Amino acid sequence: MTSLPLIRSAEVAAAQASGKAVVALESTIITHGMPWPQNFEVARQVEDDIRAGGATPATIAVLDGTLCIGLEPEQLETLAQARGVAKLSRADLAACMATGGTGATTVAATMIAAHLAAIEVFATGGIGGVHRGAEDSFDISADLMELAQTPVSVIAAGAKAILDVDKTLEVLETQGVPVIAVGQDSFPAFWSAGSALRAPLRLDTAEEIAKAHHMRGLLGLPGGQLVANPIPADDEIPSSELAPVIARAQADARAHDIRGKAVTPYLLQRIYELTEGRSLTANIALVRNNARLAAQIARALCTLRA
Ligand code: PSU
Ligand code: MN
Repeated sequence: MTSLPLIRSAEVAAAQASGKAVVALESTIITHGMPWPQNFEVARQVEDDIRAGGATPATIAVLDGTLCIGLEPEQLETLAQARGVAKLSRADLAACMATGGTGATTVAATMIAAHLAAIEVFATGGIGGVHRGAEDSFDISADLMELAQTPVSVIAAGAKAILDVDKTLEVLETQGVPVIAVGQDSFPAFWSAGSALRAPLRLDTAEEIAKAHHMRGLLGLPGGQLVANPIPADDEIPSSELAPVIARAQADARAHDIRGKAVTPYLLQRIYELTEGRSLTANIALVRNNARLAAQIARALCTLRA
């Protein structure tokens, strides 16, 4: 093996050959973020939302050692049902590929793959961040450092309240990552549209967000942008309702000594159980909302680049 094992789906290859907008999607949200069968239904729905928005979806994963940029429907279904799939971040991508393994890509690994495949816009639900209690655990997601070094704009619904959102914003500021709230001043809090925290930046249109991304490139700045898109009002869960649920999930994680990579998937699953599925309904709505905005940004970027 002398070259990088990377393949594009036929749909992605055709889109890029004709200069069409492409939006990257991660796969950890499928394997570790949502239960079967909703994970598969949502993955397909989000791809369709991007197509309806005039762009081409590229769901990214490692299958048998190959970095796949865009998955065929059968591949997506197999991955969504598989058990024990690795969760790949910057640190484990190469070893997984070198050993012919299969793994789902987190925000960090998806950014790396998207950049290799010349994709500049990526939609997801929420990014990893600084966990509560990080002053003891040192648990800070590699997603934050990836945003500082890989030039991909990530469209997410802000940071979840399972994280220490203040500290997450501080690290992003230190790392020089633009954090842009879309159409509002406050930083979106994933399941809730707003929060008590003001976002560092605000832009109101896909065109402005695309221009800001382009301008960073012209300035020669490394890294991407975090585009924080609030969940639609009809789908939000008030933070007052979630606060006790999150506290309970966190106490359970401590009681079971959950650590490292397992923390985020554990908390998401526990919150899903404790809200009797409501957290998932909101999660689905916000991911789809992010996919629609990402398609607009990718198209605006294509127009700028033309
Ligand atoms: N946030 C979600 N759902 C997810 C994740 C985050 O709402 O599935 C996943 C993403 O793939 C993100 C990863 O990159 O969790 C962060 O994991 P960690 O905190 O271990 O870095
Ligand atoms: Mn972590």
